[in-house]
Amino acid sequence: MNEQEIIEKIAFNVIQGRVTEEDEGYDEGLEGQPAVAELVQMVIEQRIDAKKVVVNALTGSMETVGDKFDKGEYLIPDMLASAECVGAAMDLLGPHLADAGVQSKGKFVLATVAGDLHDIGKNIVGIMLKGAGFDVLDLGNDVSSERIVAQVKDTGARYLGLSALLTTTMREMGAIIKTLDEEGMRSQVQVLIGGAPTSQSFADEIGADAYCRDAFHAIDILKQMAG
Ligand code: B1M
Repeated sequence: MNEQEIIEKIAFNVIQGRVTEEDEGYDEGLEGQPAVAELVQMVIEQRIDAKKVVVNALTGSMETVGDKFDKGEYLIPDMLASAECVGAAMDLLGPHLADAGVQSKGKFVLATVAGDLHDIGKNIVGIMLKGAGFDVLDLGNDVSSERIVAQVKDTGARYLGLSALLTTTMREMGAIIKTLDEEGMRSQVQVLIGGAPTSQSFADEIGADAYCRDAFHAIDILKQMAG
């Protein structure tokens, strides 16, 4: 299989929710064919650029899953099966995205805000940041504003990354920035936000330092911030 075929097959299998070759898939009858774990292993063996897999296979396919959910074709368990595929792929790809031995570029606290369970994008961002040399403290998902602010305070982090995927939870980001301000910590930390419903105008509205379209954009912004 060549690079293009492997990438296309990973995307297909994420949409099918197939982690290993034993899984039958959403359309059923696919057992026995290589699935995400086996295909990502081929990526590693063939030294295919792991970033291409993240952008072209994982991120794009989750958008398709979202569209199918929107249309009522997929239910929550189907979304979860696809999410599990991305998690399995990132577990295998993580070490190949990270640049071992890079000197720390600063402490980075990362979290998905309160009420929000979506963590796939945040996890990708965390892996990319570690790869770029940041000392990442990933607090997980559904993290309270109080805990986020306390961790920024305790660690003296220079950067805070917030993720939200729901229009109902993105408002938490503004509340966190307001609390940082009230506690006199706002100038200590650069706040970067991301997640599908967020935008540059939303970042401006809540007083965030930057809006990140994706994980690679976050790295570019951090390079600019570092001067
Ligand atoms: Co949910 N969900 N979901 N979901 N889900 C969405 C977000 C939705 C758009 C689907 C849809 O209707 N089309 C919709 C939101 C609608 C809205 O708010 N307007 C939705 C809904 C409605 C829900 C529930 C309410 C469904 C229900 O229960 N009725 C429920 C809410 C649960 C909760 O959070 N309280 C729910 C649940 C779930 C699952 C648990 C089943 C699962 C999440 C599993 C998990 O994350 N572990 C899930 C999934 C998988 C999705 C979709 C399909 C995929 C999200 C994803 O992982 N994308 C999503 C549809 C979609 O987005 N198209 C959807 C791939 C990921 C790589 O992209 O997260 O955008 P993303 O991250 C990118 C960038 O945004 C950026 O970089 C990342 C990597 O490049 N980025 C950052 C993100 N965070 C950043 C932080 C940074 C920097 C960059 O800081 C520095």
